[in-house]
Amino acid sequence: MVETLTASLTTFVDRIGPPIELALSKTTELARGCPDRLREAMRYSLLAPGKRMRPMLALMAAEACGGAIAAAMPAACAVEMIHAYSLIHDDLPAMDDDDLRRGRPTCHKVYGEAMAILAGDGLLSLAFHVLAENIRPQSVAAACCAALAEASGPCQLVGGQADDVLAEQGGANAIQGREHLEFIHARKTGAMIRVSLKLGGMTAGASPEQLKALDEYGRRLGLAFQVTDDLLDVRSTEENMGKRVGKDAQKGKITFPGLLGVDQSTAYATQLIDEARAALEPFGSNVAGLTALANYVLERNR
Ligand code: GRG
Repeated sequence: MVETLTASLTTFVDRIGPPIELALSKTTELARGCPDRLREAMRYSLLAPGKRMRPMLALMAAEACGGAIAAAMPAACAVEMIHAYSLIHDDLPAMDDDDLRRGRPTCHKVYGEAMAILAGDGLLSLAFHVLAENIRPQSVAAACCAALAEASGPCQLVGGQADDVLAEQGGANAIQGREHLEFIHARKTGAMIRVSLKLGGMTAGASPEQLKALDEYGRRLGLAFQVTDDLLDVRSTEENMGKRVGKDAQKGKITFPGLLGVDQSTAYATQLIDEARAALEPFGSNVAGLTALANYVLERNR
């Protein structure tokens, strides 16, 4: 079963993976003015072998809405840049203090803390530059910038991360229960997944109904992704994940398996993925990629 699911995603990865890598590399060549060391640190983290789930979501959403991969590629690059910046900053000693990411030493371990902070800052700004310069028409570029700013901003990604940091300090900010846990993850993990789909749809001229269906799918997929991330932290290996595992338990973090148990968490992820697939029904066709990705999130081992 796992092989079949993975095989159906492989078809997409083989087709859209190389163009994503090429576009990410080209958009970070960067003109004179960017110090070599900074460019190197940005590219070290951005081009490291991640799963590229967010760019794939953007491109698959565009295809589901009848759009072209090329028109959606700047959106795919922008969401991966924000994601890479958030990983660099999350790994810093002041946050999660990690030394391994995507199978390599973390950015600050290689380039030092100051350069890692700046590499994250550089990727954050570059994401909006890439959208503004390359998405056409300009009204769509502006709408994409606004949507990405919201999703990566203080009420979504950054807010979710801040609440996560505060929760770890315990006291009044400690996680109160399932609703609180889901609220943190909806912002920290979910918002970037949803906006990846939204941007892809917008570059394809999606209708409000199509954008709504993508968002219903993304909401479930994002939560399922977090549940499986928590499960993998319990049962996967560092070699598979390319990052440290078992950290949640070590830090006494509240997680889905911690709160619901492994079996119930697995059942919850299955239910969410069923709902995500059902949300794609209004599209009829062109959703093979999004369906394969939903299946992968459930079955993934990294
Ligand atoms: C620093 C503003 C700021 C935010 C950090 C990304 C993040 C928010 C935290 C990382 C910690 C974490 C494990 C989050 C849960 C889910 C998640 C975002 C996992 C990493 O994404 P993957 O698995 O990574 O798609 P790759 O490397 O494959 O791209």
